[in-house]
Amino acid sequence: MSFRVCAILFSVMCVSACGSSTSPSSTPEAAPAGSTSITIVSGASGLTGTAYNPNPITVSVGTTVSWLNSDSITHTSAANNGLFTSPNVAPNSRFNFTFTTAGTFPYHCTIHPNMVGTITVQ
Ligand SMILES: [Cu+2]
Repeated sequence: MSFRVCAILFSVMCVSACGSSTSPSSTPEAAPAGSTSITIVSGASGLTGTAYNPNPITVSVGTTVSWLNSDSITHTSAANNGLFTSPNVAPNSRFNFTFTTAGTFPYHCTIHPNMVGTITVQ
């Protein structure tokens, strides 16, 4: 592998690992180790129970759920009971939340409240 390719690869890795900007990235942000991913699908703003995939989902206590915005516009993930509220999540960015208590947690997108999902933690 040439130095030039190495330098390019390093730049890409740094953008995904070091980036804290909310501006859209051309590559999906990496999921945290051991997390369970939920994808915000393309065209999610016009969807209801299929905006988040998979949905519903069941995870174990202690699991980090990582929402990846695979759509072309900004979304959020917010628990109906206020347990978690993401900031605005730009395309290709993630919001991560670790569930430490069991329960059933309906959530939605604060920008498009028609987008709904449910996470059961057991
Ligand atoms: Cu949305």
